[in-house]
Amino acid sequence: MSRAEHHAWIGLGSNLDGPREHVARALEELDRLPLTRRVAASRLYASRPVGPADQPDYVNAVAQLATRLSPLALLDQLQALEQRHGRVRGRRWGPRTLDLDLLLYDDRRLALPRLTLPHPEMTRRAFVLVPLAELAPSLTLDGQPLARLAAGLDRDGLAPVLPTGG
Ligand code: A4P
Ligand code: MG
Repeated sequence: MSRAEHHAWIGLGSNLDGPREHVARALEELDRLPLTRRVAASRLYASRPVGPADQPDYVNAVAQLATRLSPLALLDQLQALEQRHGRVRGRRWGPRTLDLDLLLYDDRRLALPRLTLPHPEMTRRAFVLVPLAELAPSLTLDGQPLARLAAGLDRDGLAPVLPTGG
């Protein structure tokens, strides 16, 4: 069997129980998913919560994968990985140990009950577009380069996480 490799972009987010460690570990684990390898990872960003404000700040990042999984099979793997990080589904946009969003899968468009592609909120969110544009500035969405879309967003409350040095 030879299935073609596809490009997928994943948004990672955490704001509970050591967010940096959850995101850093998940970046490693994405590289070990079946039929999948991680091609690139953005820096980690600290970001103020979008949605309910009475929750801790987030750590966000974006990863680029090459995968032979279908979009739904990849979503299954991402949700299983969230579960292994102790994710408890609470209120919408509420705090979480690990959130993995499938942002883009090639240039696929899907509107299934379980999966919308591209991720419907991504173009409004600096915590997604800024790290994504860091990895793929010339990639286009609806004919617009990501770098230009990212430049148009309010980056208030978004900053790279500085290395602690130990
Ligand atoms: N689903 C549909 N399309 C997708 C997709 N492209 N990728 C479905 C992933 N999942 C997709 O998601 C709800 C359902 O969406 C899933 O069952 C899946 O089948 P969820 O992760 O269970 O619930 P959620 O995350 O609470 O809802 P939602 O709408 O996905 O929230 P978001 O968009 O993930 O937002 N602020 C900052 N600064 N940083 C953040 O990372 N994250 C959120 C959560 C809010 N505020 C934030 C951040
Ligand atoms: Mg989500």
